[in-house]
Amino acid sequence: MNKYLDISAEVSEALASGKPVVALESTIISHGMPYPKNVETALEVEKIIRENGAVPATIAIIGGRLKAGLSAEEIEYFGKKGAEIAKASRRDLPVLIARGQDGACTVTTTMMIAHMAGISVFATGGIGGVHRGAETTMDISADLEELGQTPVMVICAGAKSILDLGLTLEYLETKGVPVIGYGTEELPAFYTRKSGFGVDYRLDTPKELAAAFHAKQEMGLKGGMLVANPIPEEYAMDADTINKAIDQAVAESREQGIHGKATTPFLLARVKDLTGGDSLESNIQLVFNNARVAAKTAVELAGMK
Ligand code: PSU
Ligand code: MN
Repeated sequence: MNKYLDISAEVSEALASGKPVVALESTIISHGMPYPKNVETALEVEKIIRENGAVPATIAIIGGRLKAGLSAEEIEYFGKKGAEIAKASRRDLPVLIARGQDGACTVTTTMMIAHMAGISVFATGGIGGVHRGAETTMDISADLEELGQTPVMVICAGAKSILDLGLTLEYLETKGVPVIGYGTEELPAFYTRKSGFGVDYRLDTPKELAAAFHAKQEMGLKGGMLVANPIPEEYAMDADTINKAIDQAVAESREQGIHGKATTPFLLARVKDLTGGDSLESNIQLVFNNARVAAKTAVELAGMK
């Protein structure tokens, strides 16, 4: 086992006995939602995962230790500190760990630590991708590289159109990452169920998701699988409203010269401000929805081992 990794007693016991476990990220807590909604949501997500038969493992870096499985107090700490906690992607790990610092894990580092711990299923809200204008900025999220190399199934609600969704799909194709629509042929765009882009495959049940991942693992193929689960209809937002807010946020980020790791948090925060509280509620509900599918899929996968 990795000498920098601490697995909580509950997660460790579950893994040892082959029980289903679902990984959760901590950037969504520290950087994705305001306090105290972020903490309430993170705790509720864990509850939903338990109700659906799996053990939750929220993933973060605390005092230079990689953690799989946080206590309620640790989740509160990440929520309260918010953006004071460094957003940790792959390139941040060496220095954060050597200095004994805290880090909020993105999709990238959550996949890495989940894999180190032996966890195969991960639920979140949205992933990073190829940014609009990437043909000149080269701003492409490390999340896509991680999906190309680390064997974890990521269940999200698609990607926000703060990104160039077409280029994001092209990049995933190049990296050999299957993009699965859960009950849909179309890539959902996070706040809305539709994007105009098709997925690679439509699968309709947790059992089918588990079977595809299991086959990939048994063949020894590297890399993950991306499952895009559309936001429930009743919480979906009006496409025009959200797209206007996104266009404005992208324009402002260009005017202000925002770049690097600040881009995604800037865009997410601006979209949230421009759409008021509506987008926050939608965001919370789609994460709950992904947690349910992830737990059920982890249960199926545990039965296949
Ligand atoms: N997109 C969202 N919500 C999020 C993120 C992305 O809709 O919370 C977060 C995730 O943690 C994701 C990270 O892994 O931002 C990607 O950041 P970047 O684009 O800098 O790689
Ligand atoms: Mn980036």
